[in-house]
Amino acid sequence: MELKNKKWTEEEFLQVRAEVLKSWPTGNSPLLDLDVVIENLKKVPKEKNFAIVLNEAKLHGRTMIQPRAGVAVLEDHIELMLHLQNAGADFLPSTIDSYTRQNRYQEAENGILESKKFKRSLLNGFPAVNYGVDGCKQVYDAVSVPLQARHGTPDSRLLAEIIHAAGWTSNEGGAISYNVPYAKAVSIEDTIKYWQYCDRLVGYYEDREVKINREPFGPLTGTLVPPCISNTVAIIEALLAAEQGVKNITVGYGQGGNLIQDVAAVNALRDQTEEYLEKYGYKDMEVSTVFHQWMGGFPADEAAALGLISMASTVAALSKATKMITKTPYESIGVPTKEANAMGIKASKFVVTLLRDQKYEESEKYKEEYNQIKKEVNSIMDHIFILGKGDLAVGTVKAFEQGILDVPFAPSIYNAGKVLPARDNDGCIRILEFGNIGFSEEIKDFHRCKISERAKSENREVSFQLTVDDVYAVSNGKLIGKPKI
Ligand code: 8ZB
Repeated sequence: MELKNKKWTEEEFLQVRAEVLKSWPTGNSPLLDLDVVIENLKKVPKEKNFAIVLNEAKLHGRTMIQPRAGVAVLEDHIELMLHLQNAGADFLPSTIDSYTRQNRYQEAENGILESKKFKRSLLNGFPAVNYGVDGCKQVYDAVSVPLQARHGTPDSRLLAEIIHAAGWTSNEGGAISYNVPYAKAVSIEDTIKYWQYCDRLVGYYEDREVKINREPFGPLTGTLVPPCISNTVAIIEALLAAEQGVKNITVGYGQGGNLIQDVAAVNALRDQTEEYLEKYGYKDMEVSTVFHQWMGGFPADEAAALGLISMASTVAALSKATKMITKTPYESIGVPTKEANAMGIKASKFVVTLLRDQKYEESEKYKEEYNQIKKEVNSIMDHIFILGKGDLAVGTVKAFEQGILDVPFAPSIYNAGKVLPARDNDGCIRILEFGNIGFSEEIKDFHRCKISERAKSENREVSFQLTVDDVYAVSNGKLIGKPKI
């Protein structure tokens, strides 16, 4: 099929679907019959429907809490989910293991067997495809809050089929956000098609009055990502999803570290996503936001980590993000125990609850940041639509080819990798090397000015060393990587 940003016909969708379901034995489940899926999804009570609970939270200005978690053995995974639910998780994840993310289901199967033998998880997540609709439905039946698959899968088509059929009413990911930060050699053209499929599946349900939430992965590489880059990616993925029939979308942002820039970024993201959806004719869309606690290197000290978690919770609450993804005091060590995971949930929930009825007052500096981010996003989006001659899917592929859209620190060979970020004197994330990013000279001058101000105050040249120092700063207890004096 030729790549374009156009809703797939039902015939096109069903043709690809037959191939997708044939690719692994659990795809043969009678529970994957679309009439059966619709019937079962209609039975999901509203308190377990991701989209409905998000809409309620947005209406009341609440910030909901969601951890990451997943282990190899089904019974242990259910126990983990219940532990986190009891700790106060408003939404549950199921973090999918790395073999499944790469469609290597046979190796995931071995991982399950080995994990049972050694009585500990040897996979870094829950292999949902191997357990199939039946296993995933057991997880769904055991819990009482909405469930979502969280992963990092370039081709999530079979995974999406299985989880939704099991009553999991949200899927995370997108053509750019689950490719560029996660894969080395999958083309943007291919992932746009894979994710058009996942979105078209949701569109099929929405056309039959079943509400399903979709969430592009906001933080990308999680390291010094300038807000304009992550917000642009989120908006592109929201527009591509809407075209395939998705109605309920959560756009995300990863904590950058400067309070003003972070609140401005979340608000700009929410507003511009709505503006772009409206502009391109998508009606009745429900947009919510997710704030990710610090995605960069964490301090090793557990108390310090809880401090960072609490700061992130403050920013999420003040920006009125609909949901927040939590970290744990074990972040610097690896996949957390369920007890450490519960600690992250409880600390986070405590802070957002204290701030629930408080409002962030907009200052001049805030307005400047907010307008700056919007201007930068518009500049990149304009370039993309011109490159695609009006077609967003084609424009996105070309934008990556030419580095007009460029994600810092990404492993993908389809990403230019020329953009380098650094902080300014206030700790805001700016751009030091522009590569070919779609900016006007005026925008570039703004960034140059901010970064040279910082270099001057630290008595050093503007160079890559700023970037390096900033990457390691937070894990050492500072926001800006200033040289020691
Ligand atoms: C891109 C997301 C990275 C974050 C956490 C990492 C890190 C990954 C699991 C998990 C709990 C898992 N993460 N896999 N947390 N259980 N199976 O995702 O620690 O914070």
